[in-house]
Amino acid sequence: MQIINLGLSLISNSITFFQKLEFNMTKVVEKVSKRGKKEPKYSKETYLKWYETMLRIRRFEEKSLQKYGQEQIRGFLHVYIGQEAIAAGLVSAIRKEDSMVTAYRQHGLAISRGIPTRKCMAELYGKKTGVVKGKGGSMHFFSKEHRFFGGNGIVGAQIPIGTGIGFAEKYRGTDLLCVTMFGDGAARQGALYEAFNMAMTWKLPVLYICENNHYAMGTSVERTSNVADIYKVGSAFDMPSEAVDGMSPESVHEALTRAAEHIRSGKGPYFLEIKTYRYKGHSVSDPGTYRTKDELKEYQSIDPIKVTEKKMLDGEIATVEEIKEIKDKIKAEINEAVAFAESSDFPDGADLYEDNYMQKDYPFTT
Ligand SMILES: Cc1ncc(C[n+]2csc(CCOP(=O)(O)OP(=O)(O)O)c2C)c(N)n1
Ligand SMILES: [Mg+2]
Repeated sequence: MQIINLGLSLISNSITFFQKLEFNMTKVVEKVSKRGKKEPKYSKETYLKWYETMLRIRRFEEKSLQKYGQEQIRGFLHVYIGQEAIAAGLVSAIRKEDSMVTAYRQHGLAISRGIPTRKCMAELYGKKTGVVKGKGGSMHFFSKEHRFFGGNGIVGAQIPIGTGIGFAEKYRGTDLLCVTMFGDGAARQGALYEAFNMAMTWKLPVLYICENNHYAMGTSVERTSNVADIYKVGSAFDMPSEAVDGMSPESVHEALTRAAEHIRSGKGPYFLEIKTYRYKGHSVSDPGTYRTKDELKEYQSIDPIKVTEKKMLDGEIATVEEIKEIKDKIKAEINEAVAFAESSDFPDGADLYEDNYMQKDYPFTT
C-alpha cells in the first residue's frame, strides 16, 4: 500500500513539475518576444487619463482660436498649446481638494481641474452660462467648487494670493496645498521674493510652479536675468527647488508627487521650474518674430500629445481603436461646447450688480 502511495505521489509531483516548467517556459517566451519593448511605467488608466486631458485642452484651444478668427470670441486669448503635459501631470499628482491659482494662460489648467469645457467655452463667448457668468472672459475663470482661484491678468499677482491660500490651509489645519502657477516673466516680479520669504518662514503648504515657456511676450528668459535656471531662485530662501522636463507627463507627475509629499508632511513650500514651450504666440495678436522656425519645430517634434500617443501604441498600452474612441469623444464634446456657448444668452445689464462686494451675502469672502 505504501509503495502504491509513494508511486502515486511521485507521478503527481512530476505532473506539477512539468506544469510549472511549461508555465515558466511560456513566461520566458513572452519575455523574449517582448525584448526591446520598454515596459510602461504607469498603468493604462493613467496613460489614457493623461492623453485625454491633453487632447481635450488642445482641441478646446484650437477651436477657440478658430472662433476668435471668426470674431465669435473677442478680447484677449492666450493659449496653452504645447504646455499640456503640465496639466496632465497635475491631474494625476494633485488632489481634487487642493486649490490652484494661475495667470491668464489658464484654459488648460481650469479644464484639468474638472471645469466643464462647455462652461469654459461659454465664458470665452461672454455668455451668462460661462464659468463666471460671462463677466470674466478668457483671463478670469474662477470656480469655488473646483478650488480654482483664477485667472489673473496682472503678471505675478497670483503668487502672493496662492501664498495666502496656503496660509489659510495651514491655519485651518488641513493637509491640502495650493498650487501656485506663474510664468518665467512673473518669476522676476518682486512679489515672488516677498511671498517665497514668507512661505519659507512660516512653512506654508504652497507648491510654486514656474511654467518656463522660454518667453515673456517677446522677451526671452536670457534677456530678463543672468539667472536663466529659474529654479535656482528658490535656493536664496533654502526652498527645495528643482527643474523638470515639462514636455513629459511622466516627469511632471513624478516631480509633483515628490513635491506634494514634502509639502503635506508639514515641511513647507516646494518650487518646481517646469521647462516647457508654447507653440503659438503670446496671444492671438503675436506674430512671433522673436524666435526661429527651427526652434519651434524642435519642440513640435517632442509634442507631448504625439509622443504619448506613440508610446501607448508602441508599448501596446492602448489600441488604435481605443485612441480613436477618445479622439471622437473629445471632438463631439468640443462641438457640443461651442453649440452650448452659441445658444446661450449674454448677461443682462442688471447682472452687473451681482457677484461683487456690493452684495450683502457675497459668497466668496468666507
Ligand atoms: C504687472 C504687469 N506687467 C506687465 C504686464 C504685461 N504683460 C502681460 S503678459 C506679460 C508676459 C508674462 O510672461 P510670463 O510670465 O512668462 O507668462 P507667459 O505669458 O509666458 O505664460 C507681460 C509683460 C502685465 N500684465 N502685468
Ligand atoms: Mg513665459
